[in-house]
Amino acid sequence: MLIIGERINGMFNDIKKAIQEKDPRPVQEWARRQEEGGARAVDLNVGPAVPDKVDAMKWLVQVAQEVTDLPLCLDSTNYTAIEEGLKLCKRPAIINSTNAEREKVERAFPMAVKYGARLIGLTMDKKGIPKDSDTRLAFAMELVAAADEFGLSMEDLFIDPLILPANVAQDHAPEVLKTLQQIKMLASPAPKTVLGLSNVSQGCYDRSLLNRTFLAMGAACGLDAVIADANDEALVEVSAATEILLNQKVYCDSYVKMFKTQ
Ligand code: THG
Repeated sequence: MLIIGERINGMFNDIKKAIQEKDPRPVQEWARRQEEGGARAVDLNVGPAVPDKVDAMKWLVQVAQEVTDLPLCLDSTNYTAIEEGLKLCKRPAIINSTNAEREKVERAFPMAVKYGARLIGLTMDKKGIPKDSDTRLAFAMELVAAADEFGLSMEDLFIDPLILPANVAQDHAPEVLKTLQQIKMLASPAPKTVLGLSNVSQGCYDRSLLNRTFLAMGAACGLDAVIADANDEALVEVSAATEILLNQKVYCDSYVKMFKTQ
């Protein structure tokens, strides 16, 4: 399971403040901490409260790269911000994200190919997130077709069936699991899958329990990556255990340590 650290996001007050004051320390501390925790990519999201998203994304890319060699996952709805960020990335990045709207697809897929980036595609359009797995899967099929059309290799496409908080949209969780299973049948080789895992527990009690339980359930359905709290030790341990129990990594007694250091 690829863990993409979620913490460098302007929705957190320390990061918002760091962006506003151009103080690199909180960003760099979280980049390091997430890598130590087990993250193997780092999400960068300037958040809602920043007026100049292009400038903020460029700054996040630069300061993060000073302390980590991990791939950066540029998380924005502003494609100018993403492209300006990509220009500064020293290593192949991840574009987060496009949805299945044609206008977005036509911008995001060629950009991924041009910059050698992986791309996250959301199973939604401008009407929002569908409730049932069949509609999610139809959007996933459109994203797979777009990868063929624009020449993005299937292994570089991550499809995100979009999980919502269990306290307000409980009926979505099993639909997301069903979608994960079916995405793997859309193409050969299959596209990869990803979730913004912490969404499932927003506003809920025992967040870590819900997050790691859904991680294990998702893993069994073919989930390849999560944008998640890489400093939740129990969650990282479950990620390591799923790789053993799905026979993705060879068992050794120190499998948790291996997961965190490999
Ligand atoms: N899919 C994709 N990208 C995404 C998401 C997704 N990016 C953003 C988000 N969803 C994933 N990242 C987070 C980061 C933090 C939280 C949830 C998802 C979170 N934040 C606390 C909260 O809202 O309670 C903030 C607490 C605080 O302010 O301190 O839970 O689904 N492709």
